[in-house]
Amino acid sequence: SERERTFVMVKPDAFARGLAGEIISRFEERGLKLVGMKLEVLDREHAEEHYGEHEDKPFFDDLVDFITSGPVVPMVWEGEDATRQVRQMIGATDPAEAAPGTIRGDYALDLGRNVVHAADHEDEGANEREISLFFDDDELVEYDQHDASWLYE
Ligand code: YYY
Ligand code: MG
Repeated sequence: SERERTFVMVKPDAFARGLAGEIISRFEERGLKLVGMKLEVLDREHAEEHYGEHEDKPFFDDLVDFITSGPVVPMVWEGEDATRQVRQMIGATDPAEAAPGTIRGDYALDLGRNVVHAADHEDEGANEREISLFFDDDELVEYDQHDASWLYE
């Protein structure tokens, strides 16, 4: 594994419930480096492209309705094995199956209101595709992570 960038997004349910800060804190406290963040309401076209892989699924329209229903916080986090580690931290897609201690397992109950998105670590191109759908290159911030020498041997 290597230092890599992964796309994560606080969903409208979490934002409305005042959980954005809690969710961001999980990744900060883990030691991941925040390199991009926005607050925005997605338009339908953007949401449909983001969830394009699900366009033929029965839940697609409800998913697009939901993800466009209020502010989201798209983010890019960087670190060793970040994609897989973030997926572990968010937990199973269905919060009812998500382990306690995971974000979905701690903050959600319903599959259609599962508080956070993260790129799929089993989908090779997911991060590149999702990061570029939400961020221009010059919106990803370059800086030294000053605690890196305490996070990595
Ligand atoms: O990547 P992840 O969010 O964990 O799950 P996906 O299988 O990519 O589905 C995206 C999104 O769609 C999921 O977070 C909730 C919703 N969804 C749904 O409402 N009903 C399903 N049966 C499956 C997924
Ligand atoms: Mg997915």
